[in-house]
Amino acid sequence: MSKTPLLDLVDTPADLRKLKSKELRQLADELREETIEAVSITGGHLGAGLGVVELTVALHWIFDTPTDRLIFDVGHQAYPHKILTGRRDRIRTLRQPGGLSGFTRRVESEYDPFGAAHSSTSISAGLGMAVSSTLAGRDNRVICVIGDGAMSAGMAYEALNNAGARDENLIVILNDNDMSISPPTGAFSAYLARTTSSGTYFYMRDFAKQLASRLPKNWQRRAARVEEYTRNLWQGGVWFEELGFYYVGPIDGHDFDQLLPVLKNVRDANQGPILVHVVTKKGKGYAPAEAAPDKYHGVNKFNVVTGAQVKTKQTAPSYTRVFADSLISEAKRDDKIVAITAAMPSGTGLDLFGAAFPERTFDVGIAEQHAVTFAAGMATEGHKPFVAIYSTFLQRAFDQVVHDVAIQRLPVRFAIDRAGLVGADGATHAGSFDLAYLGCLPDFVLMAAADEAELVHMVATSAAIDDRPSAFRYPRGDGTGAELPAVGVPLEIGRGVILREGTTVALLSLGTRLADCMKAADQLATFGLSATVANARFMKPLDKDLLGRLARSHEILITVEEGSIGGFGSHVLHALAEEGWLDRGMKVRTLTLPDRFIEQNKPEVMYEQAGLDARGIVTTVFQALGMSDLERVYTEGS
Ligand SMILES: Cc1ncc(C[n+]2csc(CCOP(=O)(O)OP(=O)(O)O)c2C)c(N)n1
Repeated sequence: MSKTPLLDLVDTPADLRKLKSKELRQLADELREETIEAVSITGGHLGAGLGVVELTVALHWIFDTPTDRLIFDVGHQAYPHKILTGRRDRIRTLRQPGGLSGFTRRVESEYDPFGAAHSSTSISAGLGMAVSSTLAGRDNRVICVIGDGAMSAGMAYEALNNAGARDENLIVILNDNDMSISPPTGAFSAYLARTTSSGTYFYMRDFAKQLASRLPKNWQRRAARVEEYTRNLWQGGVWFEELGFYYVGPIDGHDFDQLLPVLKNVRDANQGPILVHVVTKKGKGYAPAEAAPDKYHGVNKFNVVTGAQVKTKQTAPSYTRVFADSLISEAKRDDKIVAITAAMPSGTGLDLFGAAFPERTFDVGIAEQHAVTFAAGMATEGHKPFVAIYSTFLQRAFDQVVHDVAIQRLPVRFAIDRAGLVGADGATHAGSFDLAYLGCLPDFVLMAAADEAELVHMVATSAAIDDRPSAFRYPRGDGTGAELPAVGVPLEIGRGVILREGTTVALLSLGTRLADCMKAADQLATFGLSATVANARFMKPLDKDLLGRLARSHEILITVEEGSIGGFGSHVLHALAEEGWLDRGMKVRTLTLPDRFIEQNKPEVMYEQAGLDARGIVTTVFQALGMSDLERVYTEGS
């Protein structure tokens, strides 16, 4: 190996393309080291990026990026790509405030032609780009890199179906590492695994090569047919070919001797949609990540030598854990309860539920839409399905929630994790909109837990609601340390609670901002302002009695929530207007997330910036009451 680090010579893919093919091995090794080193400092997605180091180098070497469009599905594997595309100097700012995103983003680089973070969008976007190129008379290539996990989503099939019936030179690279975050599920993944694990495909390819080389020259056409025959004998190709793709592979995604000639041929083929099946290993080249690809999918900062991840000090069990334990305890009492996840067993805590009730746990793959309608089907048969899902991923299944669940008034329960701001994953993963998009649905029961103890009761409440859909939301991270009840007790539907009685200011909270409301009330008291603090618990049905009491006896009402405009505050305002409670001049302010997408940061900083902490609440009160003198004293004093 040459002593000069080649990576230092590469700022952009144009530099990379100056290297000789035999130098790419060394470059890939350096790129892998740089990726490990950077993620050890920032934390983030590790295994996926390590698995595509060679593929990323080969793609940029063969194709003319950014003129050729290279799209990474999900984007969590794009760290090596970022290093090679002018962002190496900022790679240690990954996921930090003001730093590089942990996913691809158009605003970040011309080498990121499409932003991602949610999965399975790459083929659709790529086909759109390819069609646009055709219409504009350009002849650039479009390459979509999609994992076997991401390929399990309906959207990927919709795109394949569309692309296969067209002539665009779309290149889909199926990056098959036989892993999603957890081991993949489903028939398609079993099919891929069967065909690549047996070694048959290598045998068939060798056989074809040997046979071809033994044939006389004028038999070349026949040899080509033998290739074709063996290519099709490997069943993986047939499926894609039936869809209209020319299928190549599977090839070893860590071997440049296979990658370079195949990608070159594919680049020059000019014969419609092509699928290249590349087999890789998640975490490749870093022993701890190879040994435990699920644990090294996303990591905290870690020690490169030992692989040991920095443990964040846990002050209380996480909301996810409390949800899982509560559901297990409900399920022990009620054998109709089942749990469904869309490829997120560990993220949602359903791995724990699955250990307790393997037969009642369903991981349907990255298939949120299917997960919801599948749950609806089970509900029609008398089961009690809990769909455990992140707020942002449920966005994808909105029509299923409306059409398959709500309109039929089916008692599907939605356990909505990662509600509110999530930190380093940024806007794509922030659970900002579920209150708005579920609150508008008739008959839905919609709850938000103020702390983990309340979450236990909300799980019990949802389990007990058997005549309509219900949902409860809770944030990412540790609970407040609240004492957990031994058993969940169903809450009275549509009833909030008053925690502190006051006279002038009413703070009405939905969700975990309640603690900040209490703090704000303390601070207001030091300025002689008496505040009532109430926990709404339910956004739907809204507690109109409580609202009326607050409206009739306070000068100002402030709603506080971890959600966008159109959520809790909007519903409160609507109810106040309808009941005529605004007519007597009460001041109302709705504290929500701001009407813009919030950049990655620590959640507490993000909430502070959004004005949703105690300080923001107090300042809002002073401003609304026109007490600029108090506001000044408060601001200077804090
Ligand atoms: C719509 C959606 N659902 C769930 C996720 C969470 N998620 C992120 S990566 C991932 C697994 C992706 O597996 P694969 O495509 O095989 O890529 P790999 O990480 O194995 O390289 C999942 C489920 C997501 N990003 N988007």
